Amino acid sequence: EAECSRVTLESRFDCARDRVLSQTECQGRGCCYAPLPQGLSGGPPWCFYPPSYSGYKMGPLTPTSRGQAATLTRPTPSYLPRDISKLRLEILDETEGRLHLTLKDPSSRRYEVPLSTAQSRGNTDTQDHQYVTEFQPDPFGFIVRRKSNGRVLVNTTVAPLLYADQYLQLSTSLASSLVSGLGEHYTPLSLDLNWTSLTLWNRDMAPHGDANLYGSHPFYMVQEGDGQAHGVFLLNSNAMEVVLQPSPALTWVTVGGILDLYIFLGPDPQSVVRQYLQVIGYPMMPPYWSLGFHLCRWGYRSTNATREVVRRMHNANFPLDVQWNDLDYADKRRVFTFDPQRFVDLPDMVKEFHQKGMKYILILDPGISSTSPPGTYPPFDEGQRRGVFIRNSTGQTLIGKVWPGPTAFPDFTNPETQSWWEDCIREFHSRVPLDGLWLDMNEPASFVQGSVEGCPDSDLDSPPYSPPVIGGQLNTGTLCMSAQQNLSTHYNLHNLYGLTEASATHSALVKVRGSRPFVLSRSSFPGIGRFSGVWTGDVRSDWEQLRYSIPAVLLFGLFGVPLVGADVCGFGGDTTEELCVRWTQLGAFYPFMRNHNDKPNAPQEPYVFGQEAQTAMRSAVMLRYSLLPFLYTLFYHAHTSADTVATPLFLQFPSDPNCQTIDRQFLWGSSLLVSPVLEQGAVELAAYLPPGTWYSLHNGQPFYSKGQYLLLPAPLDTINVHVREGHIIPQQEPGLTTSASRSNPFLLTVALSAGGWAWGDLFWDDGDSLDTFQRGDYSYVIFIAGQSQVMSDPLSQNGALDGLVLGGLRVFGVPSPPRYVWANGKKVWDFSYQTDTKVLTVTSLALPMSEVFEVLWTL
Ligand code: MIG
Repeated sequence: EAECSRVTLESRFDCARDRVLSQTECQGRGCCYAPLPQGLSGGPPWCFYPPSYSGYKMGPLTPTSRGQAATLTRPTPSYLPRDISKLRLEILDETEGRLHLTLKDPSSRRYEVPLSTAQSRGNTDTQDHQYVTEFQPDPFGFIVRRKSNGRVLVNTTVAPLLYADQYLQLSTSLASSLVSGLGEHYTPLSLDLNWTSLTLWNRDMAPHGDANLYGSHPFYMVQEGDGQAHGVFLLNSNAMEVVLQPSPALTWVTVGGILDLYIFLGPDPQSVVRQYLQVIGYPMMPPYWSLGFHLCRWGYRSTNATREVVRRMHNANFPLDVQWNDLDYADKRRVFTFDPQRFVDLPDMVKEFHQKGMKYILILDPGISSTSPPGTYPPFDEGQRRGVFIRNSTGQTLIGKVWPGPTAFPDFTNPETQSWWEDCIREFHSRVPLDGLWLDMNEPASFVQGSVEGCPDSDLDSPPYSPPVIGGQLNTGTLCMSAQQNLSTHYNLHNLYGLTEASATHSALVKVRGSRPFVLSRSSFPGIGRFSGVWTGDVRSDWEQLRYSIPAVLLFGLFGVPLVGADVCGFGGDTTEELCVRWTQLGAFYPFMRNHNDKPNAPQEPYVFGQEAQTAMRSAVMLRYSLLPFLYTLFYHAHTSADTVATPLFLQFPSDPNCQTIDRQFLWGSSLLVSPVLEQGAVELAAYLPPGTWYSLHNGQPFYSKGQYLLLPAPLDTINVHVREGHIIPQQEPGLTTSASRSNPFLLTVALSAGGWAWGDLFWDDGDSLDTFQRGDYSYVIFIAGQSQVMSDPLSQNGALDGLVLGGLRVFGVPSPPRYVWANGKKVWDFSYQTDTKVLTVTSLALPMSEVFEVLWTL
């Protein structure tokens, strides 16, 4: 009793998470019972652990080849069915900044996520770790501190460890209340710790409320408040609930697998991301064309309707790289077919697009129709013959229901499925030379619960505890948990479905097309960035969803999926002209930009709007195209160094407290600040500018910020973008496709620092070949400005820049008007100086990009 009253409200840890308990039942567990007024339901638990609650006892730590190990034993049973009373704890000191702890059952091998840790990077032979660990032997708990300042980053002694067959629970204190991650949910960048429960369970669900959405990312980053940060990754693919409470603390609850915990010490947030990606894999290098503008909708009913869209885009002078088709193309909605009437000339249409320098993508759902007459639909017949489908608990092909009606689901954890999938793609591609694949419904989604025959009553389909998933049961809207896959049960593998499909599709496209693949997936799990981009699903066409698309995109960046975007102008419901303009402006700065629309809605292609709106959209898309050399270079850094593309402000300015929670603005890399309008009717906005000089990308007007909010004009035709002092942005004159723009003259925007310096770089290759970086088949140029000159230094050359020229440059922050400008030693006449903004503009240059150049100005 006295012990119970010592527990403050906010540090109560729930002793009845598995089910609701009466006072007697609660106290029967040895827990404290203290009800709260009704109004606080969803707040602190009524039944909670006393400060010391019996649990596991830790034996002596013994050294191992990679760290230390100990045995944990539980002398008395917990309140859960099927306790695992003996555990093996392993502590792996993997790198200077990465600690890895696992808790496993030593007597029988439990399911573990098949993460190919062969990918794991990082220097292992160091003694100089950034962390120290401490252990509390009884009840067992551990503490991880930052060595440099003693700060406690993880402390699991705050509540007991539970480890039963279908219920594993670990709580920890948090070093601050600034927590980001734990996707995929409809949240701000910085999570609300006021008794928030987040369920991680991949589900076909339009973003809203606290629903579990399409992907699962059991990773969070904590900003420690002084510019330092750390990250925690629980490598576990089972259904999971994560509870956040204001003490601040966090509780992981998962219904299977093992506890496999990685702790990343940073010490800066950018390093935390890199350390995380060293475990889950660095992102793929996207093809250059995939950074262009994509146009899609559900409801382009025929090839002619699709052609008409492309024609109108061209007539309206809009850039368009990639035209898409949704389900409409398929014959009876079956994948790997196309409609013999409406899409009879699909192959011709795709070839026409290719002749225009465009690309073509179509949707590919995983469900394979199972009811076509035998012999008429090879994907199913062959799939059955080769045994590629997920089976129900009695070993029959499990049948669910998706768009084509009854469907079987490929088991991508089976190597035979991967080769069957490749065969299907190869055969289809030989008829329809598509350029990329769009993987939808891969949570996987099904319109019936479990299967057309329901699910058996088992511990998997009716587990003793299930996290609060949308729909109530784990098998709602998906397959039976008892379904069998090659690696394990669907119960264990569900969250990996999209990842395994993306991986198989990526490999198939590499083999079939022989060039860089483009895959876009809805469902996701750590590591998917190696194979695929992600879009944020069925966002509604409204202002709130526009605004929350920014944290969604930024979070995927932290999860190692830089190629991400929301459906521009919104998917669900009719958009409005103003919303669509603002969304196109923001979308121009999504790393992946696709306008996509649901079937019943009013059209939202840019050309359907009035002239003023069209002009605003066109200039936003043109601005994006002009920046593609820069964006592509950011992807190169993401691919090779795990840098982020769309970047939260706190990653670049970790010591600026004003940046900690900003998610209405973001950066591209470290140097472009994007401040979109997110409110209806607004024609100005308050934008935060971190300390330093920021120049309007539009006209070079400088703002000298002390770290303050500025009121910026933002009429409908304007998106505010600022260049950070000290940076050089490589640009190119925009064309209507990337294949056109890629041969246009380059332009440099040079944003001088107070001392007159700036730096930038450019990665350039053919944009489409495989592994150009790994094979050294690329060019890399750095640009340096200082002492009234801008110079290039081509550090590596493969011929990709041959024939391309620098056409001009803009230098922001030139203090006084130059009298002369010289380029490669010759006098230049085409230049101007703007006295009010201090911008020097040089035009009509033609300096070969593959050679060193030098532009200087003198008084
Ligand atoms: O149940 O293929 O998120 O982008 O247009 C809807 C039709 C199925 C959901 C996707 C959406 C796509 C739609 N799909």
